[in-house]
Amino acid sequence: MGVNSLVRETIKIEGMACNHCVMRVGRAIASVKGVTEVDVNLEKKEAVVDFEGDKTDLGEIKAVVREAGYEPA
Ligand SMILES: [Cu+2]
Repeated sequence: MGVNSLVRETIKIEGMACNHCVMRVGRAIASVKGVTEVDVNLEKKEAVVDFEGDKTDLGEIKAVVREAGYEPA
């Protein structure tokens, strides 16, 4: 596992209204295998996610956000 496979992506997320939403989104993203770091920002309506590119991908991360009840762009 080299550091070269670590990817940082910013995902725009609609539907977050409060810190409860931020926590739900953060937990959902953190539960994805391969995600090493997640920072959800309510004001910017986005999540910055670090993940191992050989273990997961943007599609899978967006899917859990959607399952949690929010709309990733
Ligand atoms: Cu909320």
